[in-house]
Amino acid sequence: MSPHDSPFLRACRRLPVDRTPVWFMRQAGRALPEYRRVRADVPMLDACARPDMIVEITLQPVRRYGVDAAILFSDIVVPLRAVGVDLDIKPGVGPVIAQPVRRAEGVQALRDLEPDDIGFVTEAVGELVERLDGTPLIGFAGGPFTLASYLVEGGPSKNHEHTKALMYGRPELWAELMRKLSAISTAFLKAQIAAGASAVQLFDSWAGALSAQDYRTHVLPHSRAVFDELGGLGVPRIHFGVGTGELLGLMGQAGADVVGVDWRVPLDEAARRVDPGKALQGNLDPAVLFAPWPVVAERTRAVLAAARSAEGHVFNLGHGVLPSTDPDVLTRLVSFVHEESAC
Ligand code: 1CP
Repeated sequence: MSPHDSPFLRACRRLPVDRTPVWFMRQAGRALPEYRRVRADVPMLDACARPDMIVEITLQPVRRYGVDAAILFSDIVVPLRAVGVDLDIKPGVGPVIAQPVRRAEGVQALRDLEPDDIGFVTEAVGELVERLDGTPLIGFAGGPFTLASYLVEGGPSKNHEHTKALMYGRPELWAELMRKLSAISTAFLKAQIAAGASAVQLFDSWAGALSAQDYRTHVLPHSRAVFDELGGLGVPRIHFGVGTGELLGLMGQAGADVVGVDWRVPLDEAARRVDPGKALQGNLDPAVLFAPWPVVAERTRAVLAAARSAEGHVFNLGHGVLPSTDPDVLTRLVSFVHEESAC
Protein backbone atom coordinates (compact mmCIF):
# COMPACT_ATOMS: atom_id res chain seq x y z
CA MET A 1 0.00 0.00 0.00
CA SER A 2 1.25 3.51 -0.77
CA PRO A 3 0.74 6.37 1.69
CA HIS A 4 -0.23 8.55 -1.25
CA ASP A 5 -3.96 7.81 -1.05
CA SER A 6 -4.08 7.78 2.75
CA PRO A 7 -6.76 9.92 4.41
CA PHE A 8 -4.01 11.97 6.07
CA LEU A 9 -2.31 13.01 2.84
CA ARG A 10 -5.64 13.51 1.08
CA ALA A 11 -6.87 15.83 3.86
CA CYS A 12 -3.59 17.79 3.72
CA ARG A 13 -4.19 18.23 0.00
CA ARG A 14 -7.84 19.28 0.61
CA LEU A 15 -9.19 16.24 -1.25
CA PRO A 16 -12.35 14.39 -0.12
CA VAL A 17 -11.81 11.73 2.58
CA ASP A 18 -14.10 8.96 3.81
CA ARG A 19 -13.14 9.74 7.41
CA THR A 20 -11.20 12.51 9.14
CA PRO A 21 -7.58 11.44 9.69
CA VAL A 22 -6.13 11.80 13.18
CA TRP A 23 -2.68 11.83 14.78
CA PHE A 24 -1.38 13.44 17.96
CA MET A 25 1.54 15.75 18.51
CA ARG A 26 3.86 14.02 21.01
CA GLN A 27 2.07 10.73 20.41
CA ALA A 28 5.43 9.02 20.93
CA GLY A 29 6.42 9.69 24.49
CA ARG A 30 5.86 9.46 28.18
CA ALA A 31 2.12 8.75 28.09
CA LEU A 32 3.02 5.25 26.84
CA PRO A 33 4.29 2.58 29.29
CA GLU A 34 6.04 0.82 26.40
CA TYR A 35 7.91 4.08 25.71
CA ARG A 36 8.96 4.43 29.35
CA ARG A 37 10.20 0.84 29.24
CA VAL A 38 12.46 1.21 26.21
CA ARG A 39 13.71 4.61 27.40
CA ALA A 40 14.35 3.48 31.01
CA ASP A 41 18.16 3.47 30.86
CA VAL A 42 18.72 5.55 27.75
CA PRO A 43 19.07 9.35 27.86
CA MET A 44 16.76 11.21 25.47
CA LEU A 45 19.44 12.38 23.02
CA ASP A 46 21.07 8.94 22.93
CA ALA A 47 17.68 7.46 22.03
CA CYS A 48 17.29 10.06 19.27
CA ALA A 49 20.65 8.99 17.79
CA ARG A 50 19.91 5.23 17.66
CA PRO A 51 18.00 4.07 14.57
CA ASP A 52 16.65 0.98 16.38
CA MET A 53 15.12 3.14 19.11
CA ILE A 54 13.84 5.77 16.69
CA VAL A 55 12.06 3.05 14.71
CA GLU A 56 10.57 1.30 17.74
CA ILE A 57 9.36 4.48 19.49
CA THR A 58 7.91 5.91 16.28
CA LEU A 59 5.93 2.69 15.70
CA GLN A 60 4.58 2.37 19.27
CA PRO A 61 1.71 4.88 18.99
CA VAL A 62 0.76 3.62 15.52
CA ARG A 63 0.38 0.09 16.91
CA ARG A 64 -1.47 1.16 20.02
CA TYR A 65 -3.71 4.00 18.88
CA GLY A 66 -4.31 3.21 15.20
CA VAL A 67 -3.50 6.80 14.25
CA ASP A 68 -3.48 7.79 10.57
CA ALA A 69 0.11 9.03 10.58
CA ALA A 70 3.38 8.38 12.37
CA ILE A 71 5.70 11.18 13.45
CA LEU A 72 9.42 10.56 13.59
CA PHE A 73 10.77 10.15 17.10
CA SER A 74 13.40 12.87 17.41
CA ASP A 75 13.54 16.37 18.84
CA ILE A 76 13.80 19.87 17.42
CA VAL A 77 17.28 20.25 18.97
CA VAL A 78 18.71 17.09 17.34
CA PRO A 79 20.03 18.96 14.24
CA LEU A 80 21.61 21.62 16.50
CA ARG A 81 23.48 18.96 18.37
CA ALA A 82 24.41 17.35 15.06
CA VAL A 83 26.20 20.58 14.03
CA GLY A 84 28.14 20.58 17.28
CA VAL A 85 26.10 22.75 19.66
CA ASP A 86 26.80 21.58 23.22
CA LEU A 87 23.32 20.80 24.56
CA ASP A 88 21.37 18.21 26.47
CA ILE A 89 17.71 17.36 27.05
CA LYS A 90 17.27 17.27 30.82
CA PRO A 91 14.41 15.17 32.23
CA GLY A 92 11.60 17.37 33.50
CA VAL A 93 13.20 20.49 32.00
CA GLY A 94 13.74 20.15 28.25
CA PRO A 95 16.63 21.30 26.06
CA VAL A 96 19.49 23.05 27.90
CA ILE A 97 22.30 24.79 25.96
CA ALA A 98 25.76 24.88 27.61
CA GLN A 99 26.74 28.24 26.14
CA PRO A 100 23.78 30.42 25.14
CA VAL A 101 24.27 32.23 21.83
CA ARG A 102 24.00 35.99 22.37
CA ARG A 103 26.93 37.48 20.47
CA ALA A 104 28.36 37.53 16.98
CA GLU A 105 30.99 34.86 17.75
CA GLY A 106 28.30 32.39 18.78
CA VAL A 107 26.26 33.02 15.65
CA GLN A 108 29.31 32.77 13.41
CA ALA A 109 30.33 29.48 15.01
CA LEU A 110 27.09 27.79 13.85
CA ARG A 111 27.80 25.65 10.82
CA ASP A 112 25.56 24.11 8.15
CA LEU A 113 23.98 20.69 8.63
CA GLU A 114 25.43 18.07 6.26
CA PRO A 115 23.66 14.78 5.42
CA ASP A 116 26.48 12.84 7.12
CA ASP A 117 25.68 14.55 10.42
CA ILE A 118 22.29 12.82 10.62
CA GLY A 119 22.83 9.43 9.01
CA PHE A 120 21.02 7.87 11.99
CA VAL A 121 17.86 9.81 11.06
CA THR A 122 17.87 8.90 7.38
CA GLU A 123 18.55 5.26 8.22
CA ALA A 124 15.60 5.21 10.64
CA VAL A 125 13.27 6.98 8.19
CA GLY A 126 14.10 4.47 5.45
CA GLU A 127 13.37 1.53 7.72
CA LEU A 128 10.20 3.15 9.06
CA VAL A 129 8.78 3.74 5.59
CA GLU A 130 9.10 -0.01 4.94
CA ARG A 131 7.72 -1.05 8.31
CA LEU A 132 4.79 1.42 8.28
CA ASP A 133 3.24 -0.37 5.32
CA GLY A 134 1.46 2.63 3.84
CA THR A 135 0.86 4.69 7.00
CA PRO A 136 2.41 8.06 6.20
CA LEU A 137 5.45 9.23 8.17
CA ILE A 138 5.62 12.89 9.18
CA GLY A 139 9.09 14.40 9.37
CA PHE A 140 9.64 17.56 11.37
CA ALA A 141 11.96 20.35 12.38
CA GLY A 142 11.87 23.31 14.73
CA GLY A 143 10.93 26.67 13.30
CA PRO A 144 13.76 29.19 13.29
CA PHE A 145 12.21 31.37 16.02
CA THR A 146 11.70 28.46 18.41
CA LEU A 147 15.23 27.15 17.80
CA ALA A 148 16.62 30.67 18.27
CA SER A 149 14.77 30.98 21.55
CA TYR A 150 16.37 27.82 22.97
CA LEU A 151 19.83 28.85 21.71
CA VAL A 152 19.66 32.43 22.98
CA GLU A 153 17.88 31.78 26.30
CA GLY A 154 19.92 28.65 26.97
CA GLY A 155 16.79 26.61 27.73
CA PRO A 156 13.02 26.79 28.04
CA SER A 157 11.77 30.33 28.59
CA LYS A 158 8.50 31.93 29.49
CA ASN A 159 9.15 35.48 28.36
CA HIS A 160 11.92 35.03 25.74
CA GLU A 161 13.55 38.23 26.99
CA HIS A 162 17.12 37.55 25.83
CA THR A 163 15.77 36.46 22.46
CA LYS A 164 13.77 39.65 22.05
CA ALA A 165 16.71 41.75 23.29
CA LEU A 166 18.79 40.35 20.42
CA MET A 167 15.95 40.70 17.91
CA TYR A 168 15.27 44.35 18.80
CA GLY A 169 18.80 45.39 19.77
CA ARG A 170 20.88 43.77 17.03
CA PRO A 171 18.47 43.10 14.15
CA GLU A 172 21.25 42.28 11.68
CA LEU A 173 22.83 39.71 13.95
CA TRP A 174 19.36 38.33 14.64
CA ALA A 175 18.73 37.99 10.90
CA GLU A 176 22.07 36.21 10.49
CA LEU A 177 21.15 33.75 13.26
CA MET A 178 17.72 33.17 11.71
CA ARG A 179 19.26 32.56 8.25
CA LYS A 180 21.58 29.94 9.72
CA LEU A 181 18.78 28.23 11.65
CA SER A 182 16.50 28.25 8.60
CA ALA A 183 19.24 26.55 6.60
CA ILE A 184 19.70 23.91 9.33
CA SER A 185 15.95 23.20 9.55
CA THR A 186 15.68 23.06 5.75
CA ALA A 187 18.54 20.56 5.52
CA PHE A 188 17.02 18.44 8.30
CA LEU A 189 13.63 18.36 6.56
CA LYS A 190 15.10 17.69 3.11
CA ALA A 191 17.03 14.72 4.47
CA GLN A 192 13.83 13.26 5.97
CA ILE A 193 11.90 13.79 2.73
CA ALA A 194 14.69 12.27 0.64
CA ALA A 195 14.63 9.21 2.93
CA GLY A 196 10.85 8.80 2.44
CA ALA A 197 8.89 11.05 4.82
CA SER A 198 5.43 11.79 3.32
CA ALA A 199 4.80 15.17 4.96
CA VAL A 200 6.68 17.61 7.17
CA GLN A 201 5.72 19.79 10.10
CA LEU A 202 7.60 22.92 11.11
CA PHE A 203 7.09 23.36 14.86
CA ASP A 204 7.45 27.06 15.60
CA SER A 205 5.98 26.34 18.99
CA TRP A 206 6.92 29.60 20.71
CA ALA A 207 6.09 32.03 17.86
CA GLY A 208 2.95 32.95 19.82
CA ALA A 209 5.17 35.06 22.08
CA LEU A 210 5.43 37.62 19.24
CA SER A 211 3.15 40.40 18.03
CA ALA A 212 2.01 40.13 14.43
CA GLN A 213 4.25 43.07 13.53
CA ASP A 214 7.38 41.49 15.01
CA TYR A 215 6.51 38.11 13.54
CA ARG A 216 6.11 39.65 10.09
CA THR A 217 9.41 41.55 10.26
CA HIS A 218 11.71 39.24 12.20
CA VAL A 219 10.43 35.68 11.68
CA LEU A 220 8.15 35.22 8.68
CA PRO A 221 10.83 35.76 5.99
CA HIS A 222 12.97 33.05 7.55
CA SER A 223 10.17 30.51 7.95
CA ARG A 224 9.16 31.29 4.38
CA ALA A 225 12.71 30.50 3.25
CA VAL A 226 12.31 27.00 4.74
CA PHE A 227 8.93 26.36 3.09
CA ASP A 228 10.06 27.78 -0.27
CA GLU A 229 12.98 25.35 -0.37
CA LEU A 230 10.57 22.43 0.12
CA GLY A 231 7.95 23.66 -2.33
CA GLY A 232 8.94 21.48 -5.25
CA LEU A 233 9.33 18.26 -3.30
CA GLY A 234 5.68 17.21 -3.44
CA VAL A 235 5.06 16.70 0.28
CA PRO A 236 2.50 18.68 2.32
CA ARG A 237 4.03 21.26 4.63
CA ILE A 238 2.36 21.79 8.05
CA HIS A 239 3.10 24.86 10.17
CA PHE A 240 2.25 24.87 13.88
CA GLY A 241 2.65 27.16 16.86
CA VAL A 242 1.08 27.61 20.31
CA GLY A 243 -0.89 30.74 21.22
CA THR A 244 -0.68 31.83 17.59
CA GLY A 245 -4.34 32.81 17.11
CA GLU A 246 -3.29 36.30 16.03
CA LEU A 247 -0.63 34.91 13.68
CA LEU A 248 -2.60 32.19 11.87
CA GLY A 249 -2.93 34.18 8.64
CA LEU A 250 0.77 35.05 8.61
CA MET A 251 1.86 31.50 9.44
CA GLY A 252 -0.17 30.32 6.45
CA GLN A 253 1.43 32.99 4.28
CA ALA A 254 4.86 31.75 5.30
CA GLY A 255 4.15 28.91 2.89
CA ALA A 256 2.25 26.16 4.68
CA ASP A 257 -0.23 23.82 3.00
CA VAL A 258 -1.73 23.01 6.40
CA VAL A 259 -1.95 25.41 9.35
CA GLY A 260 -1.92 23.89 12.83
CA VAL A 261 -4.24 25.57 15.34
CA ASP A 262 -4.04 25.34 19.13
CA TRP A 263 -7.24 25.05 21.20
CA ARG A 264 -7.72 28.77 21.81
CA VAL A 265 -9.32 29.57 18.44
CA PRO A 266 -12.18 27.43 17.07
CA LEU A 267 -11.48 25.99 13.63
CA ASP A 268 -14.30 27.90 11.90
CA GLU A 269 -12.74 31.14 13.14
CA ALA A 270 -9.27 29.85 12.17
CA ALA A 271 -10.61 29.16 8.65
CA ARG A 272 -11.57 32.85 8.40
CA ARG A 273 -8.12 33.95 9.56
CA VAL A 274 -6.17 31.77 7.11
CA ASP A 275 -6.06 32.51 3.36
CA PRO A 276 -8.02 30.15 1.08
CA GLY A 277 -6.20 27.14 -0.30
CA LYS A 278 -4.99 25.71 3.01
CA ALA A 279 -6.13 22.84 5.22
CA LEU A 280 -6.28 23.10 9.02
CA GLN A 281 -4.97 20.77 11.72
CA GLY A 282 -6.19 20.58 15.30
CA ASN A 283 -7.46 21.40 17.82
CA LEU A 284 -8.81 19.60 20.90
CA ASP A 285 -7.39 20.98 24.17
CA PRO A 286 -5.02 18.23 25.43
CA ALA A 287 -6.29 18.87 28.98
CA VAL A 288 -9.85 17.93 27.91
CA LEU A 289 -8.62 14.31 27.83
CA PHE A 290 -8.64 14.39 31.64
CA ALA A 291 -12.39 15.13 31.74
CA PRO A 292 -15.12 12.42 31.84
CA TRP A 293 -15.63 10.71 28.46
CA PRO A 294 -18.96 12.45 27.62
CA VAL A 295 -17.13 15.80 27.79
CA VAL A 296 -14.33 14.49 25.55
CA ALA A 297 -16.96 13.25 23.08
CA GLU A 298 -18.87 16.52 23.10
CA ARG A 299 -15.71 18.62 22.60
CA THR A 300 -14.52 16.32 19.83
CA ARG A 301 -17.86 16.68 18.03
CA ALA A 302 -17.51 20.46 18.37
CA VAL A 303 -14.04 20.35 16.75
CA LEU A 304 -15.36 18.21 13.88
CA ALA A 305 -18.36 20.52 13.39
CA ALA A 306 -16.21 23.68 13.33
CA ALA A 307 -13.82 21.95 10.90
CA ARG A 308 -16.57 21.80 8.27
CA SER A 309 -15.64 25.42 7.53
CA ALA A 310 -12.10 24.30 6.62
CA GLU A 311 -11.08 23.16 3.13
CA GLY A 312 -9.39 20.10 4.63
CA HIS A 313 -9.06 18.88 8.21
CA VAL A 314 -6.54 16.73 10.05
CA PHE A 315 -7.73 16.05 13.60
CA ASN A 316 -5.11 16.59 16.29
CA LEU A 317 -4.77 18.04 19.76
CA GLY A 318 -4.11 21.76 20.13
CA HIS A 319 -0.62 20.91 21.50
CA GLY A 320 1.26 17.78 22.53
CA VAL A 321 -0.12 14.85 24.50
CA LEU A 322 0.41 15.60 28.21
CA PRO A 323 2.63 12.95 29.87
CA SER A 324 -0.02 11.83 32.40
CA THR A 325 -2.73 11.28 29.77
CA ASP A 326 -4.44 7.88 29.92
CA PRO A 327 -3.42 6.12 26.66
CA ASP A 328 -6.78 4.30 26.56
CA VAL A 329 -8.54 7.65 26.18
CA LEU A 330 -6.40 8.36 23.11
CA THR A 331 -7.24 4.97 21.61
CA ARG A 332 -10.94 5.62 22.19
CA LEU A 333 -10.60 9.12 20.72
CA VAL A 334 -9.08 7.84 17.47
CA SER A 335 -12.02 5.43 16.96
CA PHE A 336 -14.49 8.12 17.90
CA VAL A 337 -13.09 10.63 15.38
CA HIS A 338 -13.18 7.95 12.69
CA GLU A 339 -16.79 6.93 13.49
CA GLU A 340 -18.16 10.43 13.87
CA SER A 341 -16.60 11.66 10.65
CA ALA A 342 -17.33 8.61 8.48
CA CYS A 343 -19.61 9.44 5.59
O1 1CP B 1 12.47 12.10 28.70
C1 1CP B 1 11.66 12.26 27.78
O2 1CP B 1 10.81 11.41 27.46
C2 1CP B 1 11.84 13.51 27.00
C3 1CP B 1 10.57 14.12 26.60
C4 1CP B 1 10.66 14.51 25.13
C5 1CP B 1 10.15 13.80 24.04
C6 1CP B 1 9.41 12.49 24.06
C7 1CP B 1 11.32 15.65 24.64
C8 1CP B 1 12.05 16.65 25.43
N1 1CP B 1 11.20 15.61 23.26
C9 1CP B 1 10.49 14.52 22.87
C10 1CP B 1 10.18 14.09 21.50
C11 1CP B 1 9.66 15.09 20.57
N2 1CP B 1 9.94 16.43 20.59
C12 1CP B 1 8.88 14.81 19.44
C13 1CP B 1 8.56 13.37 19.05
C14 1CP B 1 7.51 13.03 18.15
C15 1CP B 1 6.12 13.11 18.71
O3 1CP B 1 5.63 12.09 19.20
O4 1CP B 1 5.46 14.17 18.54
C16 1CP B 1 8.61 16.03 18.82
C17 1CP B 1 7.77 16.31 17.59
C18 1CP B 1 9.29 17.03 19.55
C19 1CP B 1 9.31 18.44 19.16
C20 1CP B 1 9.65 19.45 20.19
N3 1CP B 1 10.65 19.43 21.11
C21 1CP B 1 9.00 20.70 20.27
C22 1CP B 1 7.91 21.14 19.36
C23 1CP B 1 6.61 20.57 19.78
C24 1CP B 1 6.00 21.17 21.00
O5 1CP B 1 5.77 20.42 21.97
O6 1CP B 1 5.72 22.37 20.98
C25 1CP B 1 9.58 21.43 21.31
C26 1CP B 1 9.22 22.81 21.78
C27 1CP B 1 10.62 20.62 21.84
C28 1CP B 1 11.54 20.96 22.93
C29 1CP B 1 11.41 19.98 24.03
N4 1CP B 1 11.99 18.73 24.00
C30 1CP B 1 11.66 18.05 25.13
C31 1CP B 1 10.83 18.90 25.93
C32 1CP B 1 10.27 18.52 27.27
C33 1CP B 1 10.66 20.09 25.22
C34 1CP B 1 9.81 21.28 25.63
C35 1CP B 1 10.44 22.01 26.77
C36 1CP B 1 9.90 23.39 26.90
O7 1CP B 1 8.82 23.55 27.47
O8 1CP B 1 10.59 24.32 26.42
